Amino acid sequence: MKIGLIGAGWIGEEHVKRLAGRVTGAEVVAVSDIDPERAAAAAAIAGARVVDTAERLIADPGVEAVVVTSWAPVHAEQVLACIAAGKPVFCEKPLTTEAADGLRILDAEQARGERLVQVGFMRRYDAGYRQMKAVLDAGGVGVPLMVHCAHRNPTQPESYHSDKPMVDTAVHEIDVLRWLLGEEFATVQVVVPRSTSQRFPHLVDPQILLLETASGARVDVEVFVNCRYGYDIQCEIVGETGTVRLPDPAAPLVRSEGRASYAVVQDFPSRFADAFDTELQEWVDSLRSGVPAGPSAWDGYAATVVANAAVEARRTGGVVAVDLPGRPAFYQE
Ligand code: ISE
Repeated sequence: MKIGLIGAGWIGEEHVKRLAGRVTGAEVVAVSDIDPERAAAAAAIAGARVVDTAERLIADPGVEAVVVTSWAPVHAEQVLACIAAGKPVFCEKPLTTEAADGLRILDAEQARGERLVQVGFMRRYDAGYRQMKAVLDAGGVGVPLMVHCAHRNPTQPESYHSDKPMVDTAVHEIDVLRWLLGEEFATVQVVVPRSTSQRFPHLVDPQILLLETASGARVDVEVFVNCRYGYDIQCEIVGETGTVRLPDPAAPLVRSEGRASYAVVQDFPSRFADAFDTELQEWVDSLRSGVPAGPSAWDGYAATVVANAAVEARRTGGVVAVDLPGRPAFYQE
């Protein structure tokens, strides 16, 4: 599979390394970025060509499939161009920042009549989440009643603003819980505790997202992006007959200087490295059969609708209904 990649920032460069070094059956042949030097650096990793614009890369006859790792506000136009060109496209999360743009993608894909879009929600490929799903699907804890999650980052840059905890960070829980629980969310609310002093002053951090599913299960997600001590992802599902918890990444127990301790992972590229590899490998494999098997444009759209509702909920302080239309038959699994 000859791949063109748009957006050679750090996640783009990581994906070039992955596709060039670890994923089989794929080759990065072209890279584009608004910064030509960045494009050249990423292209050099894979021995790929630099193409000067995203439009030209998408139209390039040598490119069979596209990876979009550009800035989120331009995802929609690039994904729409891939659909118009009939090329499979893997787009990093979030698919769009605005739900209206997600609807344009759904309309275009359905009008084209073939599934071309996959969204980079990599947690569905994490071994621990997959183990949790197997337990849930086998009825191992009974019907899920409550979910408790924490999504902690050590810190975030100054450009990270108060909507981002929902649209950029909790969007992962929104997607992975839709997948684990197998249903949509009906309402959202955001509760704001005292903010940490360890942050840029413009940022509201932490924030607690409270969700209710269509069938009445309740979810709380602590989003704390300046926790300082590490990159820590927690998830526990409480069912009618038991609980299932996301395993922490395996780490050796060190006994030294009067203490017994485990190291905490420090960043998400390390925490989800295997998940990212599996995600791209399964995407490439699924393209052979013609249909991308991972999170669809519908999943990307649904997650953005919930995240946008959460932003509104924080701003208004109220409970906001999730205004999600029915899932089109085209996207039924
Ligand atoms: C980042 O974009 C991610 O996707 C990470 O998984 C998340 O933890 C972080 O908060 C985001 O900024």
